Amino acid sequence: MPTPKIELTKGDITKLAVDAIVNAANTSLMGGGGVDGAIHRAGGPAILEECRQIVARQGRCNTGEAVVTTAGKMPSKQVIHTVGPVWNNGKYHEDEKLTNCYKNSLQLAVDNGCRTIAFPNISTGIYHFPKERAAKIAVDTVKQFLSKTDKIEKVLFVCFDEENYKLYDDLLK
Ligand code: AR6
Repeated sequence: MPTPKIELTKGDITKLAVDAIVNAANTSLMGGGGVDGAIHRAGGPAILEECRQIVARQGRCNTGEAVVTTAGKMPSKQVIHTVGPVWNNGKYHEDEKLTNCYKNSLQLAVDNGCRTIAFPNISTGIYHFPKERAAKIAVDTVKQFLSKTDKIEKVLFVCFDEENYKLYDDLLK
């Protein structure tokens, strides 16, 4: 069933003027490839510096957890860095960890006054989480969270590849 607060879009998450964009980071928070690389490139060095301070204060970011920084030079206001699970045949609670990424990112958005938030397809790139399985988890978790709060106005799913876009489009119909 379509949900008015959820939107689907294709393209580069770094260009979006929302309150928060979510980064698919790794536990070091020191940047990487994929969307993580794109966010650090577009946002500039301020984001990495803030990540360094977070790690110095509280250590690495565990899988499923999330931390927040500013968005540097990007049009969004904040970046919520979450760490998705590496897919390992479902033997290491990957579903639960991916669910936690969405839940914890949304909660951190609420805690920081963000009303609009954009998610990439966490774990479905370099971490090889099966795309359909990940899309179901993303949509279900976001819908469940939205049913319990009115603090979030809009959740954008930002798909970079056609396969993910098609999967989300079907799920959100
Ligand atoms: N905007 C939106 N989505 C994007 C963009 C972009 N600019 N660039 C890529 N994607 P990935 P992961 C999509 O690999 O699987 C990094 O090295 C991409 O097509 O970025 O969670 C981190 O440091 C895919 O659908 O993240 C970690 O080490 C989705 O973003 C590791 O990769 C996620 O792909 C995390 O792997």
